[in-house]
Amino acid sequence: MVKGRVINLTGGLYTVLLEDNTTVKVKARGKLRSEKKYVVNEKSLSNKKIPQVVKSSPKVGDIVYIENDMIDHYDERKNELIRPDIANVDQILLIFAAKEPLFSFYLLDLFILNVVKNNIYPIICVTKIDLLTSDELFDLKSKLHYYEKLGYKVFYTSSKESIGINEIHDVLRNKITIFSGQTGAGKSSLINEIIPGFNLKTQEISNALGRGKHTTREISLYSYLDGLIGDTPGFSKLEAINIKYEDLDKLFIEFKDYHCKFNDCNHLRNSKGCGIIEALDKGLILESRYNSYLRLYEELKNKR
Ligand SMILES: Nc1nc2c(ncn2[C@@H]2O[C@H](COP(=O)(O)OP(=O)(O)OP(=O)(O)O)[C@@H](O)[C@H]2O)c(=O)[nH]1
Ligand SMILES: [Mg+2]
Ligand SMILES: [Zn+2]
Repeated sequence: MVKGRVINLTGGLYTVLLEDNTTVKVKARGKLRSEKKYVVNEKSLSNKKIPQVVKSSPKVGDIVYIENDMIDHYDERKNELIRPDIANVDQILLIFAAKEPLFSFYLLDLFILNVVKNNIYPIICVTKIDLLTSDELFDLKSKLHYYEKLGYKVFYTSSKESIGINEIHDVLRNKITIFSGQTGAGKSSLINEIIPGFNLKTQEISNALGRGKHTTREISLYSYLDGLIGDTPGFSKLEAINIKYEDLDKLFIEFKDYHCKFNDCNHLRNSKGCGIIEALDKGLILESRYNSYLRLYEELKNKR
């Protein structure tokens, strides 16, 4: 039995990186397609395990065992994302363009939420800073300082002008890092800058953003600095996946610092005596951050 890690999956064919640094392309055994498993119920934030029939074919990131040219089984996953569909991730680099596509604090908060929910560490990377004037960049940096205070690292890069690339290197060492973000944000361009000699396909973003024009079509992991870098297809739409609106406030990690004294408070604008609203009024919570909370709260509540 040979052990390796899935670094690409295309049309049912797995590329597996073996321990001797060679790769093989194999299929998975039929029995891996669906089986009864004990999984953590994603809908609740508790860690209660419930039996559920799940599609359990291996995915990118899995540690797999190959026998007779077939993947026989794989190790239990440390974590698992749905979008992008990948397992065993150490950290996620959230790639947001400073411009083109337009920077959105709502999208940033939504994305952070989906990552934090999976207990994965978010790192924010603002790309294409060459497209901003120095005033615009200063303004963006001062707003994003809020996120640094929350403990999330923020990087500023330009692949076009090779700015901020060295700082990213230190973050990648020895880790499995996924590059994720909106289509056209510059994920593949950034990887091309980071890994010497790389030439992943990149493409001008069209005005058709939102109609699903993705340049990168599948997830691939690339070896670099004793770790792996994952390029992923961008998304054009993102939803809060499997979050109950009652649990939303726990995922806005700073809210717990402002001790809302009511147990069942939803921290809506008209909540009298609410600690979150008080903090907001004092300017301790970023206005756009609270607005993201409110918008998501309504969306999740209406979805029920
Ligand atoms: N001005 C400027 N343009 C950039 C920069 N990085 C990327 N671009 C451009 O942005 C466009 C999209 O870049 P990609 O790297 O293909 O974006 P992506 O995030 O991989 O897109 P998908 O694969 O569709 O998810 C291309 O036209 C790039 O040349 C940058 O730092 N500055
Ligand atoms: Mg790409
Ligand atoms: Zn409250």
